[in-house]
Amino acid sequence: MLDSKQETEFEILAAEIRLETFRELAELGFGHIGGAMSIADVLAVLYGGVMKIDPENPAWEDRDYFALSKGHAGPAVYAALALRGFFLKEQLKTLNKSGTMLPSHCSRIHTPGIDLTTGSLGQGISTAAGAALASRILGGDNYAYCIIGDGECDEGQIWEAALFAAHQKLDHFILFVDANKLQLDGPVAEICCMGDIGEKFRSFNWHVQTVDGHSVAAIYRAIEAAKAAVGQPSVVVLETIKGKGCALAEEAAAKGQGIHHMLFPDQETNRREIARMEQVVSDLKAKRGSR
Ligand SMILES: Cc1ncc(C[n+]2csc(CCOP(=O)(O)OP(=O)(O)O)c2C)c(N)n1
Ligand SMILES: [Mg+2]
Repeated sequence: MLDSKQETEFEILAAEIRLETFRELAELGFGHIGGAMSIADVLAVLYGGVMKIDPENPAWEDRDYFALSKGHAGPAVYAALALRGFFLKEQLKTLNKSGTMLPSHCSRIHTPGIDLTTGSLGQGISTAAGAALASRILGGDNYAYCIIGDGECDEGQIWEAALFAAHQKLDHFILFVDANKLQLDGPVAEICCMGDIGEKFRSFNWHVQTVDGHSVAAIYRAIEAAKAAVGQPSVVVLETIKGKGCALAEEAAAKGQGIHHMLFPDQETNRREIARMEQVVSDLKAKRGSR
């Protein structure tokens, strides 16, 4: 059960992930804002309490595994890792710069806490399914979590992995689809329509749930239900909004502009957006204090 105290803590962490992610991209001057912002809430639930992890020992054998198959949203995961103490927040300023431990897409070689290297869409889900199978073979009780994009579902490899995971009855494999309805250059429905993603997974014999991907409580409950489903892998389709919580992205989207990857050249505009996001965090912390 999720109590209101823990729910507020998840909401604070989600707001902090958005703030730190925007700081990273503003410092660099550009980046994949849309798909990073849409997964802040699920990352907050995973890194804020659900996942068995140890920031002091990222390679802990009994940890849960996480793969961001849509690796272009790496900066949001880096924000979560820094906020959980895997490395200093100062490192976030080095995103995608020479010598950094934080490349634009996730790399297990460079970054403490990143389990799988991703960026080529379609591949992370297969590796994560493999991690779930390996844990079972080794007798572990750990879970493998993975996030894929809805545009990424156009990749054939997603469905190969879906078939494999169901065949292997990988019930410690919990997959999230970030269903933000947009991919790189337009709506998923117009580029290669997925139809009902949940129904597709159901037909592959997965346990399927669809929830509001910006409700930390709904995400938490879905994970509990996924863990209770025995003998099947689970997918949680997250109904999300690309760019959610970044006013610059939301405003650009409202004007019909692309927000998959944006430029952030104006320091004054960036400062205002950071101040606005800091206020969101403070307001949520005040909610914590007033309880
Ligand atoms: C195999 C492969 N093809 C193309 C790309 C380029 N690419 C990066 S993100 C993206 C769109 C992905 O859309 P979606 O999965 O919906 O991501 P989100 O909306 O969450 O950002 C594409 C085509 C890639 N990274 N890998
Ligand atoms: Mg998408």
